[in-house]
Amino acid sequence: MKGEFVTGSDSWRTVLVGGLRRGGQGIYALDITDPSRFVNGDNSADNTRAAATLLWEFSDDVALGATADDKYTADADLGYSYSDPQIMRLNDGNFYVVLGNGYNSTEADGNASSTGDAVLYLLNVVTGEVFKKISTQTGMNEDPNTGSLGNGLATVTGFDGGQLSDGHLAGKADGKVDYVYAGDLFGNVWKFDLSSTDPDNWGASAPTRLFTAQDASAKNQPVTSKIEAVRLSNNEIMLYFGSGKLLEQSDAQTVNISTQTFYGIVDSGTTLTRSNLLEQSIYFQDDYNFSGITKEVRLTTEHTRNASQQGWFIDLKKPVDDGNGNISYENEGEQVIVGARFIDNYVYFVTNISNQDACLTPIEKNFLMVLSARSGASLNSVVIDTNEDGTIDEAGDNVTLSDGSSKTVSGRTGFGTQLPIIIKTGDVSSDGSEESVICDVNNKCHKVKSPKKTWTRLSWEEIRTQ
Ligand SMILES: [Ca+2]
Ligand SMILES: [Ca+2]
Ligand SMILES: [Ca+2]
Repeated sequence: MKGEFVTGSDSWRTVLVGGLRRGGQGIYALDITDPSRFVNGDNSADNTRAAATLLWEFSDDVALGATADDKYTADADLGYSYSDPQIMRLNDGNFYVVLGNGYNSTEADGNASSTGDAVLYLLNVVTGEVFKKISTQTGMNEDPNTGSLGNGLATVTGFDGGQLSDGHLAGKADGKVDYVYAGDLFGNVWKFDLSSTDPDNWGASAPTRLFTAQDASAKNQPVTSKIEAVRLSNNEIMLYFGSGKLLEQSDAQTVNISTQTFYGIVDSGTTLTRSNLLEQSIYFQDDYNFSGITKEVRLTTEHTRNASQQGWFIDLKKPVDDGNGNISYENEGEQVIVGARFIDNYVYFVTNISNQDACLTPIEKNFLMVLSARSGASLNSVVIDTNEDGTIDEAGDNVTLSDGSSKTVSGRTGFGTQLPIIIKTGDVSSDGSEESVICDVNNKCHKVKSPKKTWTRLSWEEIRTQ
């Protein structure tokens, strides 16, 4: 994460902050304002420049943090730094490095967390000092699997778009982050309220648990990828995230993975459960020959979200038709391990299936999914060039079922393991929709269509006179 900011006594600085993921329990900040520092020279000059470049290091090493060298700070609740640090301007006008504490903080490494709680850190961007540490108070003692395993907070998302009051947003984005969202290993989605201009109020009350991800059997689902937080046109804040984790060897074996789910939930300021949400489902999944290329595709339901439903979910499991129209579901070990993206009124996400079970044929595939953001419904017109012929049209890109009906594809394999890069080109296609270009990790690019800008009534209220 690179950020630029003004220090109190100096000019603008450009700072790079990075973590170590599985490589260690620490993050570092480098001052990269002056690129000439990176030019090779004689050794002594290089050493001087390197010392000036390292701003600080924050780790779990409490003894190092306690030394007189003020470049080092520490806290034992920091685990392996899987939570990508973010540089954010907060409502006191100052810049901070904001991160979750990552995983395995309770490992017996001499600097172990005593609680295993999922924790949020706000660090002073200049010194690395812990400005605030806000704990979810949810750790070993709260392990839903009663195995007393530690928890950990994933990569955080800052939301700047006004403040929520009685379920409605007031105000506008002003460059200062108001809320921070992040998931944890137990499936909780947390909201940290940093909307006050007085930092004393940040963390003064406990963070809000907005959701606990659980499958239909009430088994908790880890949330390890970054949450996408969006203000919709009706002033709802919606959060998009999937469940899953790919941290340990066993996470790549289907036998160990229960059904995972993708969610779009409303931040209503209260704790929601699966029963508060609209369920969408995958009703068709098979290889499909688009006159030339064959890819596995998915069709999904298009239920409408009603006023009482505070979001939606779709379970990631493969429907299998017995030939008589009876559908059963097969678990392929599908997970979401990278963050989703909202563009116009659609949400894009990538799922991962990586079965490495030694006794079975390895599966390695990814679905790129695109669904309606507000309801999770299948789209009513295609937006992805599913047959890769360079144009987007129903005739070429839809799937025709055995009954002759033409359906919009909600997901297709073969776009890679990461969320593709989506660029709006500014071009408009013949039907009035905006065109974009989507490039996958193999640098293959396809056209996509953004929705037509149509205005519809979002809700109404009937006022009775008697
Ligand atoms: Ca440690
Ligand atoms: Ca703000
Ligand atoms: Ca096409």
